Amino acid sequence: MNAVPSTPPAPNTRCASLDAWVADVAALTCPDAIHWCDGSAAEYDALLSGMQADGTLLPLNPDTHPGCWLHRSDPDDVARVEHLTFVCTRDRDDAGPNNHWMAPDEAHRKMDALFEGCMRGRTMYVVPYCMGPIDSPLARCGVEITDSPYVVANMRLMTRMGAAALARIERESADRDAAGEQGDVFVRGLHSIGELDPARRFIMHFPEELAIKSFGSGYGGNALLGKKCHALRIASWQARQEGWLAEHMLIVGIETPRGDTHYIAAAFPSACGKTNLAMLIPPAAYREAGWKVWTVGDDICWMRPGPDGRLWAINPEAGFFGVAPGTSAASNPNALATIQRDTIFTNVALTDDGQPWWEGLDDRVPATDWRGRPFDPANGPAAHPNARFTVSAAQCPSYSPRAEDPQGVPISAIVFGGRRATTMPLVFEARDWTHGVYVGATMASETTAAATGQVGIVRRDPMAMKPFCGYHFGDYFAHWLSFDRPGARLPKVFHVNWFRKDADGRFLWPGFGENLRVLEWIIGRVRGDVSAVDTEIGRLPCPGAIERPASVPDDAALATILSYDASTWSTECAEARQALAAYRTRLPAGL
Ligand code: SAT
Ligand code: MN
Repeated sequence: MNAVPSTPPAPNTRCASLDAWVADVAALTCPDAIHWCDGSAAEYDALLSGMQADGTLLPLNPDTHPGCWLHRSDPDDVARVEHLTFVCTRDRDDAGPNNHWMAPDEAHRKMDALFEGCMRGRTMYVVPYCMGPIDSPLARCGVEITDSPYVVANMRLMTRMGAAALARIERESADRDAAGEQGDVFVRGLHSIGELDPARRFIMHFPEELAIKSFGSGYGGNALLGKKCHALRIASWQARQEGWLAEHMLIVGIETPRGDTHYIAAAFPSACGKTNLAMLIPPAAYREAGWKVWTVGDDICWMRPGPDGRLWAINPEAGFFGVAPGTSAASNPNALATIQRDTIFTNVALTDDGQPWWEGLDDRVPATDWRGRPFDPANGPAAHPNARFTVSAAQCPSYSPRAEDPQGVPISAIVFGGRRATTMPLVFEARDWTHGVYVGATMASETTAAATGQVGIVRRDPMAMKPFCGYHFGDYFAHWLSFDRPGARLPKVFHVNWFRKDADGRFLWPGFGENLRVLEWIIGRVRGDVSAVDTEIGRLPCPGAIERPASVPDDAALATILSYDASTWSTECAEARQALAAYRTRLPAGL
């Protein structure tokens, strides 16, 4: 006997492939309920109240921090897990030696087994989002399905999430259908916190299918799929196919006393000060002279050549997921002002009157540590070293109005840098684009608490993309080189190091606001109105070109910071050459 055909479910959207995927995921994961997120304030408030009721979020002191919340992660789930992060391409070589790889079929099987029935007793949230200004041709959409209301709330702060994003997905899919084209107009991200068991945790990327599957972690970079998974790993793959760049870079606008604004994109590894540089406050003398700093983005930059040959960039994100420890009135007053209200804090400590606390906030003392225990220094730092704040970028006092410009901003300079106690001078300029790509490809930095594993080890981290490039680094370097073509007006490329130390382990350079002195030199080079000294490593500032900050004792000390040592440098080159050799089979001849 034939079964009675069941009535197909009523469509939820005008995008049939999205409806079908959501139905398939629901059939696999068996949630109690499905909630399509509209991104409204009412929806956000309801999510927060629900999380307050079940203890996922604790309200912070409403007088000092209105609208702020604390989330405490599982102690085994506090950072990205690079060893559990995979790029699953049909051809293993396409993922490259820079990624962990698994065959797509095997990865889907493994992940689907984990997802089977995992949302029983939970609500499944469908989260449409747009990376980039909603009406920007450079922006791209995705849909994250998750069973974590904490993830939904964070996605609302970090992306343009909800009805407007869904409308763009519907419009683009209708356009694609009308043009008879194949493929999806959105990235499919499936996420479950599972049981937060590190033994059942994987972050899988399928760039050929524009898909992500993440299981077993609720932590930012593992779970907010719009961020590293989509906007870097999948987007870098798409960018290569489509002729643009998806980079791990802040974007900052520097307005000079003449009234011109130069946009600089800078790649530093996680927890190396991108947020601080993006929100820099000029030293007093610069402020008085008329210098201003405009924040466009603090972590990710998508850029493509415009009709004028320049690279035009957007920040695909709408919020900041910043490192809390070290954020202070001295290091980053703009960030501190930004997170005074309507912020979700993760794994910070608390004062006895319910204010968030972390190392670097010296005016208060912690009462409770990040795990909720009475603070005892014997247990380690009060805040987790990778404790975070999530906040809408619109709350930042230095947020640039141009950050919402659909066309993006033109990039004048690209800056690479890392944490290097030795070897690397404060700043140097690459001789040309190819040399700049070499400088980015060979950069290195000391590891930080943003990923699990040992902290403080120097590792090569090309373009700060080692954990985030969704394909073979050899192909990636070749893609970078390909931008140097007739008609291109490419940015100048620089390398900086704020973290050089003396023999006693003290930082030689004050950093933070004083870094504007270096950016001023960079802008002078871009404009062509300051000269430089040609050396074997690149172009260095002429003596006197960078003014000495008060904390640098004398001109000799400044000269040390600005200099390099030829024998240390030749070791550096040998190590860099060895690191590049790992990509030998696809390394472009230009490098
Ligand atoms: O990956 S996260 O966004 O969680 C933090 C980082 O490493 O930049
Ligand atoms: Mn980052």
